[in-house]
Amino acid sequence: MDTIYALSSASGRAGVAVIRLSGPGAVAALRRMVVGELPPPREAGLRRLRHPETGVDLDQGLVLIFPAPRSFTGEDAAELHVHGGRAVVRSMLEALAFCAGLRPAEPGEFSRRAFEHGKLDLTAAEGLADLVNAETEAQRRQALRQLRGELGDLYERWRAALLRALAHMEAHIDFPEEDLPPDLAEQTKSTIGALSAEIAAHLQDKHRGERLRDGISVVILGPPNVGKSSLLNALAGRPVAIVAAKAGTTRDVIEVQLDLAGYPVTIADTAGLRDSEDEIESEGVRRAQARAGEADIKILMVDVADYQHVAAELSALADDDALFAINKCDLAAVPPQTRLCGRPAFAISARTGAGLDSLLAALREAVVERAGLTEAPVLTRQRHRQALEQCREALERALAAPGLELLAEDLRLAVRAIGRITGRVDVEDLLDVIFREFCIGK
Ligand SMILES: Nc1nc2c(ncn2[C@@H]2O[C@H](COP(=O)(O)OP(=O)(O)OP(=O)(O)O)[C@@H](O)[C@H]2O)c(=O)[nH]1
Ligand SMILES: [Mg+2]
Repeated sequence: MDTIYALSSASGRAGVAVIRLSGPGAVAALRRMVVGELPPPREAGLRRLRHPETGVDLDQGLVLIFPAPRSFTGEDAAELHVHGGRAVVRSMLEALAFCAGLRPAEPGEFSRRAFEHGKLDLTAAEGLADLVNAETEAQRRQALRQLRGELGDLYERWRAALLRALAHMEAHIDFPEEDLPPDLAEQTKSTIGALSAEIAAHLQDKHRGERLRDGISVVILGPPNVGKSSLLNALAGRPVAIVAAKAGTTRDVIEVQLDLAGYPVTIADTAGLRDSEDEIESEGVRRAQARAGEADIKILMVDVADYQHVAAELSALADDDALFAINKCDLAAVPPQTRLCGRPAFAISARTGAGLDSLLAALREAVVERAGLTEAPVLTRQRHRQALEQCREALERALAAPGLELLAEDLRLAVRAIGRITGRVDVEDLLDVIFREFCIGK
């Protein structure tokens, strides 16, 4: 097994840079580079560091050694906390390359080794990648929960229950004359039925974990010139989109990422919906409509001058995911508690900022409803969903199976499907895909 090393902190100038090593040659490499004794395991020691061949002084920094198996990867591992100057880091990495058996790590290779040595299951490894990528508070909390194993534990509990049921069935098949409880098959079926229902409920999550991970998409839609781009600019706090008195100003979809009370939100401004002769504008309208179909939440915008007459193409979009914004309320008043097409409507002025607080509060509520953290852990990837669906299909087939052998066979498939999520069974094909999501040095 090679020994790998990488800069684990971000590249670029910094106060401190952390270089990690993992593998059987880690300690020997440090013996060649550290001046004096190595510090005892898991204790930081300030040491001078030198080039292993030339003996040239490179830096002084903290040296930490984590002998196997008590390390992140489960192998002998070490960390060097050196000064974060570009030349220092470069000279350290060059020096490490001189040590026999050492090579730079591939992206995700440290985590992959941790997985291979049983330190992390696949869901925890994914949680770690999400934690490194988390941009907002809610994303951070969801990722940390997954890293700590909440999701993996749930799936392992299900897998263990299925394995128990399978063992019972196999005993029944192999030793029919033994004194097994007569209603064993019935008991097993009721266990399977209960688990299948539990998995079905877990799958009915409206994609909240995936939404939180990817960001919740909000789209602003409405007729031309009502102030959609002005609202986007007001929410972003900067002039992202062009605002003009001419109808048909916005042609393309313009996006802004916001952190809305800890939730990652992408707000998209679109072309005003109308029939247009202009080829470019019509394409803009087509894109707006496509975006309306994909968005998690829609802000339907109308002008205060004629808000009572919502155009048919807009009212067709007024489903449970929509709320209305009546803009330009600096020009005329709107009665309180107004609703349009049965949906709540917020009187705002993108120009003065009036009413934006209430609109934002409603938006926040809609976001939390769709992506807020729940007591129970939620799945966060399509991969989890697919495996759970396969597991459930196998369980339903098992329940309908005409004989015990067939029941056992489907149960075996269900166990496998769920085992793939945590990485308990044949996942070689998945590993490259999963760990390539990581950055180098993680
Ligand atoms: N009085 C008033 N004018 C506004 C308000 N919001 C926007 N406007 C004006 O309305 C005009 C159109 O604004 P935009 O934000 O470009 O409207 P839009 O909906 O993006 O228009 P299209 O991109 O053409 O569909 C501009 O002249 C804005 O200055 C508002 O709250 N009050
Ligand atoms: Mg616009």
